[in-house]
Amino acid sequence: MTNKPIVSPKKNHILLTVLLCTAFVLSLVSARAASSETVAMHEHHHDHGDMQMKGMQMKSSEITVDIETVPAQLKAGDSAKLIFTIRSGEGKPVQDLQITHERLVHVIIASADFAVFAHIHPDDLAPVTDEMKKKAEYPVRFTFPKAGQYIIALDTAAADNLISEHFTVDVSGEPKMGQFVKDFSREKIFGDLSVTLSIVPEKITAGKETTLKYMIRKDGKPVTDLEPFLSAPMHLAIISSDLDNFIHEHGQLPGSPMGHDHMAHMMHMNTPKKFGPEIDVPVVFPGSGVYQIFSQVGYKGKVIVLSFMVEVE
Ligand SMILES: [Cu+2]
Repeated sequence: MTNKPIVSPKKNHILLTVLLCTAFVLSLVSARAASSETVAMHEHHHDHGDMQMKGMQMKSSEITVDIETVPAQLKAGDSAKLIFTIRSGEGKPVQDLQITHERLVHVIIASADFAVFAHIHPDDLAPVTDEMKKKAEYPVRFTFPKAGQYIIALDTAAADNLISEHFTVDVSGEPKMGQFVKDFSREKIFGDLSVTLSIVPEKITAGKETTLKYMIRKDGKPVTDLEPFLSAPMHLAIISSDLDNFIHEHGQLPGSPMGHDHMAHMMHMNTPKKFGPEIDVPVVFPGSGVYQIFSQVGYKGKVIVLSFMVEVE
């Protein structure tokens, strides 16, 4: 348990860089994730890529995302820096990242017990600098509240390629997180909202399109004044319980013709200012197993996080 790598990606190359400074030794473990290799070695991992970005796989497979954590050994309760570097096949920084959903880089963090969820951005606290763009180095800060395993996923876009990579990290210290609890309930309360998730078809099959249908009510009445969150009716992080699979999806309003033209969907900004009570999410689950679904909706100027669990056959 103790000698696991800090960043234990489903990836192959682990770059170990040791920086010697006068007063201290800072070791940076960098996990290199070349999508092309990842596709070859872990096919399930990028299956969703095929359906989300038809015809884009080739180009995006040349792009690699590295993560480096400071400190290298993450500790529960301590603020950590996570630095993502996006490089081309030639190893050059990808300087022309494109804004999708109002941000250059989206970072999702979730704990293996699914008690922790965060969706953060390098520019949440201060604007992205020219230096960051030049080096294609994007830092975020995060305090991991409990020890255990976490998934860290990055989504961005460059030259019309959607880039999605994920890593797992082990956080040491106390307190330790527990096991995730299986809970397949379909009606839950989140703050003021009561949310029903229905699934069509009811049995989810890996590799087949499934629609997650959210119905949102308050005091028994349908909510019709939901608000966009980062230009979409809903942002979702769908994570397999072994943390091997990650999908960043977006909700759409029922009857919307967008389907899976993901890039167009990512770029377009025509979500109405108010909508509800229903949000649909077409998803293709890449493999069987238990998945946690975190979804974020805007309501009364706040972002509400909904969480559900499903089983895929
Ligand atoms: Cu985001």
